[in-house]
Amino acid sequence: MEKTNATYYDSEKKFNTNDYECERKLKMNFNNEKYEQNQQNQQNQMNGHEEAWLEAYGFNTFFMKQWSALDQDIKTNGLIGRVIADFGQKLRVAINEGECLANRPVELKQMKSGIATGDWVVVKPLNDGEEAIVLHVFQRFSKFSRAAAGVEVKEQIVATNIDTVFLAQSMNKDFNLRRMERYLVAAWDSGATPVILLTKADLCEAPEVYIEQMASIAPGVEVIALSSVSGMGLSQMTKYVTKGKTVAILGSSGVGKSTLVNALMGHDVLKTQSIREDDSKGRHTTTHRELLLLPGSGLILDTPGMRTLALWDAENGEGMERIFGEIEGIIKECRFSNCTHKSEPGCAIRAALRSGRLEEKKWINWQKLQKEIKFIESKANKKERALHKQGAKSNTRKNISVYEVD
Ligand SMILES: Nc1nc2c(ncn2[C@@H]2O[C@H](COP(=O)(O)OP(=O)(O)OP(=O)(O)O)[C@@H](O)[C@H]2O)c(=O)[nH]1
Ligand SMILES: [Mg+2]
Ligand SMILES: [Zn+2]
Repeated sequence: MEKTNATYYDSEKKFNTNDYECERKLKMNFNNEKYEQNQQNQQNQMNGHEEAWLEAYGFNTFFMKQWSALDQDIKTNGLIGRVIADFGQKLRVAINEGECLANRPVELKQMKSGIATGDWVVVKPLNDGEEAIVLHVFQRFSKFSRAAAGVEVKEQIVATNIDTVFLAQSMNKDFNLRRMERYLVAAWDSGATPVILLTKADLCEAPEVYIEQMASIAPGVEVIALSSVSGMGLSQMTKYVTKGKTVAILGSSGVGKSTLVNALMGHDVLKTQSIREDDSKGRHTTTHRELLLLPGSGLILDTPGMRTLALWDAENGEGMERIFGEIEGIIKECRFSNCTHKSEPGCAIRAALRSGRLEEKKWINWQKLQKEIKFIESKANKKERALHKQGAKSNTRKNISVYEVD
């Protein structure tokens, strides 16, 4: 094995990045000897000899096959790791027995769609110590994305390699069925299984009313009412967090995502903050995504509260069909195939709205999402042009803000 002079992190040392001062320390004190030991452990785990760190972090046969096919050079020089936090330019990567901080690579081919929290990577420690580089990014089995508006509309990956995605809303002013429909579409498109969490059950007199309403828009999706304060519903949720499984919690600010993670961790690992009394809105306390290994088993990803969730690539996913399949079915019943559902005779949509078969609010939401999907698709396709067009930045921002949900 090639020797490096890497000194790695001192476990007592805090570190700074340009973007963020990490509140917690890296777990490991590395040195060359340790690096070799790590490589040895990695080999042992691959051969099934060791109680597997890799397995605990979710490295399964899907990734193992990819590892087997990698260049020998990468295998001998690198350590397998999982991105557990994203600080912009820097990525915090869990490796066997510890953590290191890797620079976000700019050149790798696989980087086209970026690296996100949850990704499995191969890292190599740098000679001048303290940092590592990413040699390879494994293909993902799931990816939760949204459309981000800037100079251009592009994909922003929220999390990868997630088994179950918890969509959280609290049973107060945050409760919003239309927003949940949007989250559900994105969740089904991600490849992860969605589960709905209705939080703060201890403050709610009749959680069953909320559960019922939510269940009506989410066929086949489990709805769990829970409280991090009383512990109600927690065991229903933790059945998804078994060994090697990764779950993520998404939702607006203030719904109690970090509080829930702290409850599962058994102590306060993450910062939390009270919500505003007048409108129940949160204060955007969590600022980066972080994946934590739970003391029992499994991994949980806390995320910053989302202000918007603009759909990305929804025209190609299964989400719209899963959540709005009913509408797509009714449209097929319209007499004219190009029916605009406004005034044409024989319009099945208008008939369904009149009879109550189709709820008006759901119909309005579907139309809104369709418009958004088309807009985002056209913007994404015209990326090049948008970049050069004068004023593209402000126009794009203005247009996409139409679709903001809270
Ligand atoms: N009563 C009650 N309060 C809760 C519960 N869960 C969270 N809270 C409170 O809700 C507030 C917001 O909680 P956070 O965990 O910071 O919310 P968050 O979703 O992580 O918010 P962001 O990080 O801003 O996205 C805090 O004051 C929590 O104490 C719960 O189950 N019951
Ligand atoms: Mg938080
Ligand atoms: Zn029609």
